[in-house]
Amino acid sequence: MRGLIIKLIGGLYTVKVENELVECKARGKFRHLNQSPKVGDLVELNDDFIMEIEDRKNDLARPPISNVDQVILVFSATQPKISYSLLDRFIALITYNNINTVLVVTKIDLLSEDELSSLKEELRYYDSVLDIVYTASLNKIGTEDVAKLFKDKISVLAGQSGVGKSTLLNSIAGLDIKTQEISKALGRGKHTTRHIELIEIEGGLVADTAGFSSLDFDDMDEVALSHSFSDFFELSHDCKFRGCLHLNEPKCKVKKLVDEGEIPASRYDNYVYFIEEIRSNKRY
Ligand SMILES: Nc1nc2c(ncn2[C@@H]2O[C@H](COP(=O)(O)OP(=O)(O)OP(=O)(O)O)[C@@H](O)[C@H]2O)c(=O)[nH]1
Ligand SMILES: [Mg+2]
Ligand SMILES: [Zn+2]
Repeated sequence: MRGLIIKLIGGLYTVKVENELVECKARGKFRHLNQSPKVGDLVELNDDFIMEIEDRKNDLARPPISNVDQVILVFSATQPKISYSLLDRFIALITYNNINTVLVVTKIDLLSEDELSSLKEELRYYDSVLDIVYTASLNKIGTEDVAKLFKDKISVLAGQSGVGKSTLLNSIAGLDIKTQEISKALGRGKHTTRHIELIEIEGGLVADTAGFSSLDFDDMDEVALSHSFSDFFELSHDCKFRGCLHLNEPKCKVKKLVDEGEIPASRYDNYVYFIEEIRSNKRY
């Protein structure tokens, strides 16, 4: 029997086989192979044991989930405000993993009309990098557009605690996932949602994760980072030097557009900061 792992709690897997759910354990051999089945894996079952794991299309470590089709980045318009450094970091990491990404901006009901237009203006540059959906979950604004993204895909929701990931899913699917007042979420510094589970919503499978707990550039080198800023990478054809990293090289198209205000300075500064982070990690 072939199935898809949708949940893992305390060594017990829930596998979806056609339309049935089977509870099972992993065979001991995986431990010896230093490999373990994870949520998102397609597996071969024998009775209630997982025998084989099919090759993974991709494989995230934190959150531990495989075969992800898209990451839905959830950032709130306010409470908390958008962190561009976190946004740029997420986009680079996800691009590096060859996964599609969409940005969902939540809580627009908390902004005045003017505030909302200036936020859209601020994010305008990002339209060239990814799709953006503006939502207010409690008023069901934009939530249908998010729902449409789920069909036939494995999606992972990622974003800081308190941005409204669970509230968004509750609103779309009429679920009752536990949510938490923002003040409490920030005070504890912990996510309300912890274990990983794929939930069937709108013909797709969605993981409401606690976000990416580790956001370092682990195995990425600076060239990989420069490719993971896909907007900069495209422009690099117009840089004078092949393989331009847009740092101190002369006649760099990226730096020119930053100077001209076409590329937000914050995005470029974050890029330089990430390069430095990668370089300093390498020293150890
Ligand atoms: N005004 C308004 N409040 C919202 C909206 N979405 C979420 N909230 C509030 O934001 C708070 C946090 O929402 P959660 O859904 O628990 O946030 P989360 O992203 O799931 O947080 P973690 O599970 O901790 O990662 C709750 O008090 C929600 O009611 C929205 O669109 N508008
Ligand atoms: Mg949550
Ligand atoms: Zn350049």
